[in-house]
Order: sequence, then structure tokens, then C-alpha cells
Amino acid sequence: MEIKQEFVDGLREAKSVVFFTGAGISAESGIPTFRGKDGIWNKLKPEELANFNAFLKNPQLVWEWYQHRKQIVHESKPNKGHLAIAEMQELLPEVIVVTQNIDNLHRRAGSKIIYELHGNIERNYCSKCRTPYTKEINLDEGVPKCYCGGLIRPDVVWFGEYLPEDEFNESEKAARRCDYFFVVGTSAVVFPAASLVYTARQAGAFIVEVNIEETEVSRFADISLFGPAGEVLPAMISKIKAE
Ligand code: BV8
Ligand code: ZN
Repeated sequence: MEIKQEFVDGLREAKSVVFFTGAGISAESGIPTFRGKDGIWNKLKPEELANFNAFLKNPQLVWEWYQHRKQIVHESKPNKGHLAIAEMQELLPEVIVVTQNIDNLHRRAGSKIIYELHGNIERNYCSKCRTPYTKEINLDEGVPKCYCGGLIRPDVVWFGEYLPEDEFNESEKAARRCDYFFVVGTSAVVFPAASLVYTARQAGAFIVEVNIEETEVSRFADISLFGPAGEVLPAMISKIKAE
């Protein structure tokens, strides 16, 4: 993948940059993506797991799936792609992360402004009264319940559920304001999150795709940098830093 000097020169002058990320940026941390060849949906269909009715039908199964994924996240650490995005904060005036990921790796990498569109696997709340639930989850005692009797659920956005309003509104504002909108490691098939790419493009942002293969976004991107995010983003950083 070749990173053109004129692109780097332009990026150096950027006032605001958004990194819109998906499961692909965490792949090199050992967290399986959703739709790739090793994707987790291949084994388990989203309809069966990532929706509220599936949860009501079989809360134990859905909880086991999230506890399994949380285990993987706890054994993972931010990779060079996450770290490069965090480092961009020292090089440019405003760097905003808008992520579909629930793995908390951008925060652990040191990114400061992060909008989590699909929630965070470390947080839970009561499905009835919505009170946050901060106790340790231990499924040996069965599915955790709130004092009100409601089932405790992970604080993630399931299919058919609305995205957190503030996070999405702030993300739309950032997409409208930025000079560069990076689309990193996402198949861009899940809406309304993916609509941010088109919002940014309509507002005149330079769209940069970072992926290992073509996606829905490729034909809209001003440039596509094909390669693993953990290689492409650090390479871009070193070019920005080189005089
Ligand atoms: C909504 C939960 C309004 C947390 C996820 C029918 C009824 C209701 C809604 C719909 C419907 N039909 C369509 C919809 C809309 C639906 C949707 O978009 N469906 C799609 C699949 C068609 N959206 C919703 O339901 C949303 N809510 O619309 O509410 C509403 C309300 C009521 C009624 C109607 C409408 C909610 C969507 C959120 C769903 N929750 N996750 C969790 O368990 O994780 S989605 C899931 O997909 C994750 O959040 C994930 O982040 C997201 C997107 O996937 P990606 O991150 O892109 O991952 P993927 O594997 O797909 O791609 C990885 C990419 O990385 C690939 O391109 C690969 O090439 C690349 N890659 C791999 N390795 C690397 C790499 N790139 C770089 N470097 C590497 N090393
Ligand atoms: Zn409750």
C-alpha cells in the first residue's frame, strides 16, 4: 500500500479528523470480526443472539456469548492501529473516534474523544428500570437480576434498538465538521452507524478507507489504503512525523 506524499501533506494541515472504526481494527488484537472468514456471526446468527427477543427467550445463552467475548477482550490489548489513532492526537488539533466496537480498546489505547455507537461490553444495566448494574457478573448463580426483578443485560445496542442519542448526534456533528473521515476496519453494512460516512462525504470531508479488502465504502472513498490497520496507520503516522 503506497501512501502518497500529497495526501500526507494535506493531512498535516487538517483541523479535525474523525476515525470511524469497526471490528476490523480490533482483529489484530485477536478479537474475531463479525462477517469476515473467522467472523463470529458465521457460527452464531445475529438474529439468534444480538437482539432483545433472543435475550428474553434465552438470556443464559446470550449472557454466555457476551461473557465469552468479554473474556477475549480482557485477554486482548490495543494493537498498533489503536495506538496510532491515539498518537494522532499529538499531531493534529482535533482527533475524534467514532466506534461501532464494544471492546473498549480505543480508550485503553489512550484516545480521549470516543463515541461508542453500539455500547460497551464492560457496562450492564437493568432491562426493566434501566438502572446501571455494576456488580460482577457470575453466571453460575444464573442470569443476574435487578432489585426491581428486571433482567440485567449488557449495555450494547442490539438489532432493532436505537443507538444512544447523544453519541450518535455528536458523531453526526463530528462527521459534518471534519476535514478527513477515516473508515477503518468496517464492512459499513450496519445502519445508522454506516450513514456517517455519507454524512461526512456530503459535508465535503476527504474520505479515507483503511481495510484489507474492498467494501461498500470503496467506491465513495477519495482514497483506499488496503492493508491491515495495524500496519497502514503506523506507516501514515511516520510519514506525518517525517520532515
Ligand atoms: C436500528 C451489537 C432503528 C453489539 C451490533 C430490520 C429491523 C430493524 C432494523 C433493521 C432491519 N433491517 C436493517 C436494519 C437496520 C439494522 C442493520 O443495519 N442491519 C444490517 C445488518 C442490514 N440496524 C439496526 O438494527 C440498528 N438499530 O436500526 O434502530 C430501528 C429501531 C427499531 C426498529 C427499526 C429500526 C442497530 C445496529 C447495531 C447492531 N449491533 N452489535 C455487539 O454484540 O457487538 S452490530 C455489529 O456489526 C457490531 O456492532 C459491529 O461493530 C457492527 C458492524 O460490523 P463491523 O464492525 O463492520 O464488522 P465486520 O465483521 O462486518 O467487518 C469487519 C471489517 O474489517 C471487514 O470489512 C474486514 O475486511 C475488515 N478487516 C478485518 N481485519 C482487518 C480489517 N480492516 C483493517 N485491518 C484489519 N486487520
Ligand atoms: Zn431494575
